[in-house]
Amino acid sequence: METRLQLIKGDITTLRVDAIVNTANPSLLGGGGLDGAIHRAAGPGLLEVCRLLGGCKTGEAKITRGYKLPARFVIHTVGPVWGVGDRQEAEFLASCYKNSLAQATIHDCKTIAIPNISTGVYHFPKELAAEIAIREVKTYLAANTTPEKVIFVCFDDENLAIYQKMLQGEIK
Ligand code: AR6
Repeated sequence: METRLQLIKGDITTLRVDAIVNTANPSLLGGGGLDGAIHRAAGPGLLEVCRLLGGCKTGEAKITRGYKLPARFVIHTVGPVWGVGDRQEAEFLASCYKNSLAQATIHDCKTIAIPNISTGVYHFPKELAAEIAIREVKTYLAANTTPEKVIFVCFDDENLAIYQKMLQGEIK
């Protein structure tokens, strides 16, 4: 199972994989951070189709094509904003990973690249977010044959160091 996990540092918009995950907001109409980078790289076709999706609730995930991206699909998920007071942030973040992976399975994506959801503008604590991400991905892979490979993509050094420590001995 362990060889199905990979960890890299880099820009997720450049990856030629079956699906990348976008850290969107409930409107699904673009934003800053990674969301902005994905929309810029995908071109206007992505926004056009996102307008038809009717938004997305926190913890859920919706899929589109990748348009000009090297990735075939974009799975848009909405992470929780840390500290808004509902105390369900951890459950919502776990749902983001589960529902994104389920979309990958439904669309027969063999490789999926996932960023550090909610750890930017949404301020989810990075250690806790990584714990949840790794736990959910491992649980999902143990129960499903597709996707075959999950690539954790870290953009900042702090997240990379956290993932390296938590995945020590388990990644190739
Ligand atoms: N490739 C991989 N990871 C990236 C990239 C990239 N090109 N760019 C940033 N990251 P954020 P959130 C990392 O703020 O916290 C948007 O405005 C970044 O280092 O993009 O889920 C949406 O519209 C961080 O670790 O997403 C929402 O309103 C992680 O991606 C809101 O931000 C997430 O950072 C979502 O906030």
